[in-house]
Amino acid sequence: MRPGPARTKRALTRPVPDSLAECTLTHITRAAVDVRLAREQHAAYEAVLERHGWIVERVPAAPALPDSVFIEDTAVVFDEIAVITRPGASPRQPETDDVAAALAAWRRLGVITAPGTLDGGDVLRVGQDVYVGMSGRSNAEGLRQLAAMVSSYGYRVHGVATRGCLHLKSAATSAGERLLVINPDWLEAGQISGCEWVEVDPAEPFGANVVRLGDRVLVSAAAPRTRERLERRGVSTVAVDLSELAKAEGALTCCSLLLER
Ligand code: CIR
Repeated sequence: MRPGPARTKRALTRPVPDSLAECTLTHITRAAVDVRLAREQHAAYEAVLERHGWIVERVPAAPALPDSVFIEDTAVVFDEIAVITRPGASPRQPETDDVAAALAAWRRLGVITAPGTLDGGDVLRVGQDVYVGMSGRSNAEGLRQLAAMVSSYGYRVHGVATRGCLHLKSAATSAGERLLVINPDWLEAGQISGCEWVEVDPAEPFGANVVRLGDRVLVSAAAPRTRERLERRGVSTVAVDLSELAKAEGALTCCSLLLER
């Protein structure tokens, strides 16, 4: 059998705005943010994506939108459609316009509308199953609208309960085909079916947010023990330091939207 055409791997990112220190915070206390260092770390994150074969495309900066670097929350990208979200934190809702304009070049678009809310950070896809964290940010109407847009492509959308964290993907992300990294304090893992999982080291609650880039997995430099657990499980990892964005309650997945094809 001849191999199919190679899939183009494109990562949309968005610059760190000067206003980052005015970001929305929910579960952590505000600390001074070094925007210059945040930019250096963000550039290093983009460089890692490029080293692993992703074409990085920057959506225009939004200087007045403090959380705009966290582009993941503004859209959920499938092969067949990109769903533009309606972020649950109202100051973040204007972030979606420029992202929709960028995604329109690559996907047909669906749009979540009021009273639905959905943050991309709440959406975890495992094969054809799409799990939506019923966090403070995403609501049942957002889930219903998402399901209406993607079920005809064969996706099954399920709501899952989280506790004590910002998004579902603060508590669990994919490190392999059917392998999750989870923080058991924030998510009852049994809600995600058909997967095995590695638990974060208890001292590294934020370590469950990893980015799977083909055969490599980006892990936070702040979670070395969780990284070791993954390596012991046969996962090849790369550590990325986003300590300044972590002060804005951001993690690794939230700084990109990954499109294949
Ligand atoms: C917020 O509260 O919305 C931002 N300060 C952080 C968003 C992080 N997003 C993500 O993890 N997907």
